[in-house]
Amino acid sequence: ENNTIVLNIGGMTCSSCVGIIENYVSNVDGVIECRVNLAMETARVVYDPDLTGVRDIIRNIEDVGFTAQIPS
Ligand code: 9UX
Repeated sequence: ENNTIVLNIGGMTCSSCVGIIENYVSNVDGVIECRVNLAMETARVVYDPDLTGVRDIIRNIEDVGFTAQIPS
């Protein structure tokens, strides 16, 4: 069973940022799908919780230079 998380993303200033995050995070082990919404500044990530988790996903987004937070 997959899980879905929506994260708040910081640091996106142009539409290419969307592709950077989507391409990188989509290729992380256990990530099924990553879709980023530039206007909303969110990322919706579907993942297999047996293979990865929210902390890993946040770290991967930070690795490519953005911030990611669980919405409060
Ligand atoms: Mo656009 Mo985003 O020049 O990291 S790709 S700012």
